[in-house]
Amino acid sequence: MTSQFAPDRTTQLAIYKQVALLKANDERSRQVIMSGRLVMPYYSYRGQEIIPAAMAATLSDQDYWVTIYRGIHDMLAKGMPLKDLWAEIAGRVDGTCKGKGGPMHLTYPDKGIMVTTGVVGSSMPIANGIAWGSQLSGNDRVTVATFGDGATNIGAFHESLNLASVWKLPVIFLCQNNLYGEHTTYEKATSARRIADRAVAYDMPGVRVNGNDPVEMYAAAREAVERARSGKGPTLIEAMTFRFHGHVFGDADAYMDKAQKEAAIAADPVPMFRARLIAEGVATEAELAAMEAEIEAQLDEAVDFALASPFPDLDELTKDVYGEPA
Ligand SMILES: Cc1ncc(C[n+]2csc(CCOP(=O)(O)OP(=O)(O)O)c2C)c(N)n1
Ligand SMILES: [Mg+2]
Repeated sequence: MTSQFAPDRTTQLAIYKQVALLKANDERSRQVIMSGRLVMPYYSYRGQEIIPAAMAATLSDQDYWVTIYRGIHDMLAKGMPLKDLWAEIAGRVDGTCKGKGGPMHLTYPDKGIMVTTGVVGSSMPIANGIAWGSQLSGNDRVTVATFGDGATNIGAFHESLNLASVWKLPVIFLCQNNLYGEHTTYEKATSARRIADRAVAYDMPGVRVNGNDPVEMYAAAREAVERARSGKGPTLIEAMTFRFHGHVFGDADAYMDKAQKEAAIAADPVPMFRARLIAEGVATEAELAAMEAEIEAQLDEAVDFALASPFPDLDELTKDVYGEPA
């Protein structure tokens, strides 16, 4: 880890603000589903918040991101507006895709959120295509592809890393290793002890970081972004984390190791980050509490807005299927 890229106090506070939003948004999502106000497939990212918040703090609105079904934390961190997001997951016309994407297929190109995919392993080849576009047009935009540990056993992961390395594409492969792929543990399904080591086969840097540590995660992200932006090519980041809930909402998670889960929740990275900011004098308890109350108010507004928005008309069904020829 290179400390030359450590986040300053202002950046740490900005990262915490995102982290607090992501945590509160996950909690609110589960409450709204449990209340019966909204029915949707929901893949909780609770426990993984630090990764996208730190990654996004190193990017601009012009940079691109391709995420997956467990990716609402990525989208919020990259700047998707809360109201538009909630209207989309509720399938309403005010959503980012006019309600036609739903919770697993959101896009928001204004902030570089290009695709959300439910096909395991497919974020990487799509990210390569976007990054190749940036390379051909000569801009310095960087593309991030996020995916899980399970996705690194899919052929597309290996094909994508190879091509990105050969063509020196400005892409960052960001693996969120939460130790489970659906109901299977990482050890049972993955031959490599460290996913980062797989980068060696593709002649690119591979770094394993504690994805629950904002300073470490930010430093790794900065280094990868600088490398991609300056034409040196891709990086594989393996960010270690843990998924606090089952694979999808309603999953009884009996297959998860109880002691491992309890230990991970006891080391919840969000309150730990919060306590550190206070201890180091970056913010006061009152300042953070005010920030969190503001987030709750924004969530109240976003949920009410989404649930009051109408469903799309039937004639929307055949619209937006093909783009206009250039
Ligand atoms: C090509 C493909 N195979 C299988 C599935 C079913 N599936 C959905 S999520 C998932 C687990 C993926 O685990 P991981 O990549 O670790 O991501 P996580 O859900 O842990 O974030 C599987 C097997 C799928 N969606 N796509
Ligand atoms: Mg996983």
